[in-house]
Amino acid sequence: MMKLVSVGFMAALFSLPAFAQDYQDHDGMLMNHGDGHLMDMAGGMVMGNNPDTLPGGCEKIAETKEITVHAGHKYAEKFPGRMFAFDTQEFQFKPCTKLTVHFFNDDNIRHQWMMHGLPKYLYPKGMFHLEVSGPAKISGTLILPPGDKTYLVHCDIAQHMEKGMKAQLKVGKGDGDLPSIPNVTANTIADDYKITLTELLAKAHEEANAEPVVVEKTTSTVTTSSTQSTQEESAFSGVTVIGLALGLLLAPFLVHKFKGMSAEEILTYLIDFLKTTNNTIIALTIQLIKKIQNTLHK
Ligand SMILES: [Cu+2]
Repeated sequence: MMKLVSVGFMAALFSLPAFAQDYQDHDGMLMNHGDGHLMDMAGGMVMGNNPDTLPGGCEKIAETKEITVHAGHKYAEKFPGRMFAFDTQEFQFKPCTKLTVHFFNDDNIRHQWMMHGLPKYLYPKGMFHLEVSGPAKISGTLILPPGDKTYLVHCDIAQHMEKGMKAQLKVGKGDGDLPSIPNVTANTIADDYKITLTELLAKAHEEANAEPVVVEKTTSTVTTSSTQSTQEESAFSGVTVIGLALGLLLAPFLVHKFKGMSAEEILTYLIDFLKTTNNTIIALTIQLIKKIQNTLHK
């Protein structure tokens, strides 16, 4: 009898891990890289961590809140056609709330909880960002700005947002809803399961045939204002030549620099670059464009 009890006890002991999901906890291993950028050797990352600096317009911290968010394939099962999701699609907090997010990644791949549109003087690239390869947990803290605004929260890993890992965080009343959030707002591109393949082909064929008409229209409007357009064209070609020359010179540098950046990030970088670059370069370029324009007109 004793033997049977101990066998039962051992079996229960060994089956324990099967019941509880094991998450690797990244909170204790984070190294501070400054600027709210925390990282660990296992690939866990927090960006825009800000537990103490008040955003402009906040006199004090309005509330202190903590949320737990799970990310994974299984949370998308209830949303037809989606592959990934967070367990929560909508968040709402008072302006100037100090918010701690405990992010659990339940999948055996990488996921992010990335919030956009925050003030750039306080959050690098306007982002607060938790990222970890799962199954794992990572936490970070930010202070929400004042005012009513709706912020995009998503996973930026290729196609994860399009496949459903998208949410919105409203500060105050928010300022509207974002599209294509599972169970919250309609898809921008609606799936149509009723259309047959033949109908779909006919529709595609129709659209393909309709396109040349639009092209004809635009070319006819260009030819009517011929004198003006030739002038614009020559000026444009001057700019184009310089653009091409600069592009060719800078291309190898830029390709390296912009590797892995999104279009939005590249644009922000370029604007910042132009702001900080010595204005003489811009002045020289404009002078050069003018000279080329003059020679072209002679
Ligand atoms: Cu993801």
